[in-house]
Amino acid sequence: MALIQVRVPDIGEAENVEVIEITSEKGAEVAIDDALIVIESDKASMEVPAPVAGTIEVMAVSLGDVINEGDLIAEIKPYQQTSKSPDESAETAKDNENPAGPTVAASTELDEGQDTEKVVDSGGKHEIEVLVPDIGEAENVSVIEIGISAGSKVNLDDMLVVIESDKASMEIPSPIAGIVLSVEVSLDEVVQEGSLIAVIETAEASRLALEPREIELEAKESIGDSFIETVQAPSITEPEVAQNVYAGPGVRRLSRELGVDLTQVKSTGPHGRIVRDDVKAFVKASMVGGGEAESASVWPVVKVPDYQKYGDVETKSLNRIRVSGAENLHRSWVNVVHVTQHDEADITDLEEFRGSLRKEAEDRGTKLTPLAFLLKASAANLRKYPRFNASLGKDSRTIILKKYINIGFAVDTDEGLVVPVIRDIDKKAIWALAEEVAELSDLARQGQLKPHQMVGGCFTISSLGPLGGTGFTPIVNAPEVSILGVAKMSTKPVWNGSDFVPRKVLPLSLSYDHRAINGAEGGRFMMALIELLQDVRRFIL
Ligand code: CAO
Repeated sequence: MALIQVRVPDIGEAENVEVIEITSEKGAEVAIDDALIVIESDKASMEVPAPVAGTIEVMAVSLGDVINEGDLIAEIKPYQQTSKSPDESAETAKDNENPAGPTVAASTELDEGQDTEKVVDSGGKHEIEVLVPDIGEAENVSVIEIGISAGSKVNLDDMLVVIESDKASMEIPSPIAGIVLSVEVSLDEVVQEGSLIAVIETAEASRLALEPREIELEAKESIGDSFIETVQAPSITEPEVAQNVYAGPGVRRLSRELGVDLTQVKSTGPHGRIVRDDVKAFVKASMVGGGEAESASVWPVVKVPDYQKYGDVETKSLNRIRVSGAENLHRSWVNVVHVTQHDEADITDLEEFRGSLRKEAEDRGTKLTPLAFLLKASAANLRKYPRFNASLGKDSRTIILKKYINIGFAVDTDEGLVVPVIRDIDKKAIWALAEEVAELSDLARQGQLKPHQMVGGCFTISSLGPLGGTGFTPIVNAPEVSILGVAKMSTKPVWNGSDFVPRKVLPLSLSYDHRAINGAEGGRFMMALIELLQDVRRFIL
């Protein structure tokens, strides 16, 4: 049985990187994606994961070694291996000669528990069973679209089926070009990780073990937390540093499986890195009494009477976006200590300026609404008042100040409310923001926002705009700590010291989490925002 050689993959322009951690040793059994070693250049550290499940026969590097792209790291004896066609063997030999190429030096079948395809050799052609990949913690996942039928010809990445959870829809692309032999799912069928989707006949099976792939989800996220999963075949993975946690994907997966919050785990690895043993130690400590059972909250339940008694009714199902949106809003409502402040900005000058740009906007093929100015002014304010550009840490004992300024804006769609996020607003011009608002709103209304377009927000604007109202209490989009509600601009008589003059007045409602922000800070934030909106010249300061 051929050993799988794992080599240092493409590490960009980095040279002479140091092995700072050896996470698996000779004789150890590894699952796919388990970290083998961690390497560190002067710019970043990276985890090199096992591309297959198996036993480590050779560990070719030691702690402190300085290595380069193509150097041998380890040899793994895989648990299972498919027979290879002559073509594949030739390809394998070629790959072996090219250390800068794929990091896996032999074609293998991946660990059965974790792969998303199985390969069966049938005389030069191969039958690929395409399975539902890791879908994270998603529940109630069903097939909502089937793009193939038996006999269809598919190319690499052609859509096979679309599955949908209560938070997102995921397109499953073909991992390979070939002919569909059978489709094993039907519309509305509930599926789970590992469910067989289709069998594809191909002559290209060796690609499966050698090339990294990504499956991107097309999420239809509503306000609140997000559903993102990327399914990747083996490739180098930079350890994530989200939530100030330094841990690699293998450790993160283990923590997800065990339901462990990594922010609570004490790290013992180099540079504060959380290793597998840290997660296990945390679980052990919890089991022997260190962990606190989550106290079940007791909410009075609203009784549902038999409405039929009083007249005709019709019961309709809410779609998934509305259901998950309702859950997220409820979660925010019961967890955030809400305060809302209302005020008005005189935007007569801004409106005049905006009006003067109407022709230019048309020439640019975009629409310049007050929202672009509100985004820009909010970004300047978030920079000035960092507590608004923050989230509370666990148990509200820390505040996490974000150095980037990403703002989400609520979009009303037929399917429900979605919140695309515009990144680095402080670095973008008003025109660019107007274009991004238009583009993201269009995608939102077509249900085509991608997961990465709905995450990473620091603050949200909910602009009801022309839909009316003189003010409302927007619900903070937790774990953010503040949100700006914008109601309908109207012309009002305003006293200028000697006369009442007609001015265009925009009602603003700022809600914030009182645990993170106090009332005086809220007042200062609102006043500064109004100052900016009242004098557009300040935008350039
Ligand atoms: N008062 C009066 N008019 C306003 C306004 C305001 N506060 N804000 C925008 N307008 C005007 C715009 O200028 C535009 O008119 P012109 O074409 O003459 O300039 C018109 O109203 C329509 O604007 P729009 O809605 O197409 O564009 P927008 O950039 O203002 O807003 C978006 C984009 C996506 C935020 C909006 O379309 C939307 O979906 N809003 C609803 C958000 C929502 O539901 N919030 C509640 C969430 S809490 O349940």
